[in-house]
Amino acid sequence: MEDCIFCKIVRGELPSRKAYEDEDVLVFHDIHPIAPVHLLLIPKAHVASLADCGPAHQALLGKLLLLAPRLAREHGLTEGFRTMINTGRGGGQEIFHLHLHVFGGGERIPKI
Ligand code: DGP
Repeated sequence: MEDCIFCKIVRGELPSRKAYEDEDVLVFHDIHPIAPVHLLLIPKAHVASLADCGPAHQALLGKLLLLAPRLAREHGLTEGFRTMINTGRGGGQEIFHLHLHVFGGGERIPKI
């Protein structure tokens, strides 16, 4: 996707603080963190949102979810962390390239 910010990050056209990369997935620090550690886990291939995923994305979604505890651990979130996927405008999604937020650390995150 030409104009997608996260696709530009994947292509190296925009800078990011990378935390992990493999052939399918890129992980980088959120530019507006809401906790001391705030990572974004994204597929390298563009898919707009969770609502745009289908059976073909099953392995990718599993990979993203299983990476979350590993990266949280590697970033010192030994007490736990929160995961979040905003989906669609009604779900608060601002960047329409699927991403899994993983954040935590510092003060206890308020219960939702
Ligand atoms: P969401 O509301 O779920 O679509 O969250 C999008 C997140 O992406 C938001 O927390 C801020 C982050 N973000 C937006 N633009 C950039 C960027 O250019 N670089 C990085 N690292 N994060 C970004």
